[in-house]
Amino acid sequence: MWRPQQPNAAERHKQPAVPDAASLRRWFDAVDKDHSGHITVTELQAALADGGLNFSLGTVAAIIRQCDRTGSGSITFSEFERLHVFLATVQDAFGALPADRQSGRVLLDDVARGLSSLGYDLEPAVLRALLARFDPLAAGSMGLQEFLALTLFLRSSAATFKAFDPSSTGVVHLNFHQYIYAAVNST
Ligand SMILES: [Ca+2]
Repeated sequence: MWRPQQPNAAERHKQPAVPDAASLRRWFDAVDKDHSGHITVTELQAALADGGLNFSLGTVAAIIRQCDRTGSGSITFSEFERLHVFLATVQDAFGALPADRQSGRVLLDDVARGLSSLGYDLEPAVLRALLARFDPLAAGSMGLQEFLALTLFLRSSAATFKAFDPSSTGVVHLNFHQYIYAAVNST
């Protein structure tokens, strides 16, 4: 869960997509443990782990790249709203899916519907390969952690594709070097 310092259960249902500046500042300060003004990869990894989301440093760095306008590799307060909105959007999309009551996990068919609601309509064979890649234990279901990694991959891929296709033709031609560049920026 991405809800640092959630006030109380009664307020949870009316959590706005973009909280007020004071709440954002409190959350930022809670994650920025050394009060440097920058949320680093290790600080964000620890904050996500506190919420039960365990990601490798590589995945956390990819989350930061989604929101890091300046390319500094860390998140300043001015970039924090993007980070919050990204995490909250993914979490809300996952929360809208029917989950197993005990495990909180969502079946892959329902994950596919969730991706569609986020705007990703993929060909069936591509979708199967994608879901298999982010369900490495072949459980047939995903938790929020896997769903977030999957969504991150799709967002990164879409951004990298667009960089090679600035006029949105829908097709790119890559040499090997460009392919490696695209692949490494999508994971
Ligand atoms: Ca810091």
